[in-house]
Amino acid sequence: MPVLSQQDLTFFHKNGYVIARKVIDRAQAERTAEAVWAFSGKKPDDPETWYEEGKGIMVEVYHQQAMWDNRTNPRVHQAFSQIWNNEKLWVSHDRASISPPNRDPEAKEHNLHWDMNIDNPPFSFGVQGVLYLNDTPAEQGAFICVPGFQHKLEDWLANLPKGAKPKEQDLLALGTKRIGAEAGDLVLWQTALPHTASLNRGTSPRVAQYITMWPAGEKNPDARQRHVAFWRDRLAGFRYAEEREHDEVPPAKLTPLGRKLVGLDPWHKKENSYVHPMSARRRQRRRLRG
Ligand SMILES: O=C(O)CCC(=O)C(=O)O
Repeated sequence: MPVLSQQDLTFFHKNGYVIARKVIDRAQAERTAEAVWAFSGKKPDDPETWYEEGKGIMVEVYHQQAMWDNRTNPRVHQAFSQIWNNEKLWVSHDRASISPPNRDPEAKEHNLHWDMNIDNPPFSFGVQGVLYLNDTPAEQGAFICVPGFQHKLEDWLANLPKGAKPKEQDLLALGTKRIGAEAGDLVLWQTALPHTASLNRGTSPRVAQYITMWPAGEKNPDARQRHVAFWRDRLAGFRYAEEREHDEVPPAKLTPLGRKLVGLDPWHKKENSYVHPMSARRRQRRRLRG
């Protein structure tokens, strides 16, 4: 059975998001959450450690083995392959998050955002994903978005009053939905959907890992080098000052699928861009000489 049914795919194209259920099992979700907690220095059973002044929910952790096991999990790959209708994908190097229950009575829902440039329509297709590492009911800081807005974005932008800044509009008023799901479920959404992590109005922290995939850029050797280096050198995606893992952990062990998703091995056999052009030519001459 494929991870996403035909109904799921139809739902995704209509609403711009879908839940890929149980892409990893509960034990693996728990292992990953433990690694994220350990890296953060916070303790799941000690609320006093959960809050850090001026810090959001993101944890600059990327290279724990459990996180790589999730990124390269065949079911995660299958969900993205179904969405792209292409199995030859690369995986992102995203971080994780811990969202503790809100304790500020004045706190408001965060405004929504896009992680793509919305200055130059028309927009091309893109997809993002958040993997829940613990059970996440809607009120426990679940992913929140405006379903179906990917179909309206370009018109909405064109009809904004002159000079109005799209990101400063009340995007919450566009009609949001909080997407609750279970540990091991992956919420996938189109990049054109305004979204965010909702305020956690529950009693437990939400723990999550971000994962996306896109068609492999194997024909671009520089892109491939950069992609592989991230895994090999254990780099951090956003906050370089917090880059710790290259000193703390070895490069994650990868499966054959993982090697392709990282860019170490080619998806395209015929277009093996990893053979130096000179040696390919030399081999051809040798073949011709017999
Ligand atoms: O954590 C979430 O539910 C959403 C995260 C988010 O807003 C993002 O990845 O851009």
